[in-house]
Amino acid sequence: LWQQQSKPCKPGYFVLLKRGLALADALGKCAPWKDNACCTAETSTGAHQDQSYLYNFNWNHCGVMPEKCKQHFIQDTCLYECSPNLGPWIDQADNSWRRERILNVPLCKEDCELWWEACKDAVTCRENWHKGWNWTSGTNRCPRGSTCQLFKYVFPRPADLCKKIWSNSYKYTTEHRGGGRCIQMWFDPANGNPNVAVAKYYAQNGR
Ligand code: FOL
Repeated sequence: LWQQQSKPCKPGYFVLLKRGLALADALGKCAPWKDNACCTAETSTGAHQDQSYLYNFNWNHCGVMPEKCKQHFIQDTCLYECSPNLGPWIDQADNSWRRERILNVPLCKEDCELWWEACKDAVTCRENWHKGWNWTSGTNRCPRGSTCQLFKYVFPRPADLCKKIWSNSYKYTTEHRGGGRCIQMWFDPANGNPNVAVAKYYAQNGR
């Protein structure tokens, strides 16, 4: 069954609120979704900022995150906030900060592996980035007693990263990009959005 999101997802929504923003700011990594998105240009801009107002989340909680790794987190934020093709994986959430979440989105093998590869030498103190931070300063800091370790030790395999970091937002799959059976975090919009067909497939055949 197709589940409906509470956020509006429609052509033109992305640029609806871009007044006052330079076009370059408004696009960035979320540009692939610009023609049909569940996010505004403000959200896109926020997705690109360290410690953005989106969740006050600090990627640099164990020292500065390497740029190549950060690019994948920005892309993840774009998909999470902007994709109109995650309907089959929307679930109720019982958090204070959201009523809906995504669960078990089948991320393409390559997208998961490239993310892990880019981040394996980055450092973190948490396996699940949704929970257990110290927020007393207004942003997430490592809780007392935790230690900063390389991603490759916290997440030994790509599947560990993709599944665990956002509490099963993603499921690890062996499906390949372009096969129509997995969601791509990265795509070239010149060839259309490959996730449209993937959502349709899982909406019809069960997730
Ligand atoms: N990307 C993807 N793919 N899935 C997501 O669910 C996702 N979520 C975020 C960003 N990118 C995502 C949002 N991130 C807290 C921590 C992280 C976060 C949002 C909120 C937070 O406030 N954590 C508290 C617990 C709050 C609660 O559960 O009530 C903490 O204890 O650290």
